[in-house]
Amino acid sequence: MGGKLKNMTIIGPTCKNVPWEQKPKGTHDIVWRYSKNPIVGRDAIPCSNSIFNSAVVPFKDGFAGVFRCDSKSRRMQLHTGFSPDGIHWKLEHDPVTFQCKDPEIGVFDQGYDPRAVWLDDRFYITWCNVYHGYTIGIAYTYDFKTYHQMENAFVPYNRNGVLFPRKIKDKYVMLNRPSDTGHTPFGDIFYSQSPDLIHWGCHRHVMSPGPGWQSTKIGPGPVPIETKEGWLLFYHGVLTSCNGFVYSMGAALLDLDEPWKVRYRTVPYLLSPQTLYECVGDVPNVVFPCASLQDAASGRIAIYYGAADTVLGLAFTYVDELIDFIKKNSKHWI
Ligand code: BMA
Repeated sequence: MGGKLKNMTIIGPTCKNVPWEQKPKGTHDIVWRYSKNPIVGRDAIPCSNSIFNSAVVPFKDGFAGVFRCDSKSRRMQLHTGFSPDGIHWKLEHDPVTFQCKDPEIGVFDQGYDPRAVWLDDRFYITWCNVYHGYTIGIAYTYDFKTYHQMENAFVPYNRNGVLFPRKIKDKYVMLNRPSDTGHTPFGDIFYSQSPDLIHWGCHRHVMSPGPGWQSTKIGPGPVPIETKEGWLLFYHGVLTSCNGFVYSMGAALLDLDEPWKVRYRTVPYLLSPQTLYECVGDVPNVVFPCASLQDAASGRIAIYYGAADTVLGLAFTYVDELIDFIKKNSKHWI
């Protein structure tokens, strides 16, 4: 299953150089880790305390990204990075600065957990933006050099703003997760629509927490992947243990035309903190996916995730095997 040269499940472009490593022999896992994780260490640039929940996209002959770097003064900043192969990254030492005509919006304080997507004719970046509280910032760039900041999507408090890669019924659409001022002990995923990426409304509920690993809160991860079977959404789910939050990753299939309708959703997690770099760090026991790269021709998917709020990891899956698993391991509590 998977790995066929003529896979037609993903609706989207090919990405021949998608990072890839074969599934280790003997594993039953649907998602497996890159053996040389972490791919970006906490000290990859001089100012960084930690580099983790980050966004990557195909760019020119290779890849570009916007990385969450918390500095040694513990400010949450975004840094641009470039890579020829999606694995070896060179990050800018200075944080991203945004251009904005409106000085009220253009004052960047702090930002984190970016997502990036090619939409229409440019790359859009969304992130958790600090503007009198946490909300969703949006900017666009053509070249990952100049970034133009737009209006924040919502009033605080909201996190995990994730744009879809195309309009649906003539509207731009974004998944998001309303939250609170702190570490938010609750959280459902919502779907919001906009005619212009500035005014957001027509909100729809997508899904609530579920049993076990996703019982406290959930939030959308990478940009949804369009497939013949629906929008494939990786998401994080949080369990509250006696030792604090534990962040794992699952996946759902959303209806293609009405994506707030969940068709299938994993009962077991796909990835949970189990390696040393996921269990030990500034915030132990966290896997937090924010980006994926996929190749429609082969069905290969590479998932980028923050590990223990400290380093960046990479994991892999095959779209057909994954969709089959989601369908067989879904339950009707959705
Ligand atoms: C969430 C966000 C993420 C972080 C996670 C675990 O609320 O702040 O950036 O990875 O908590 O600390």
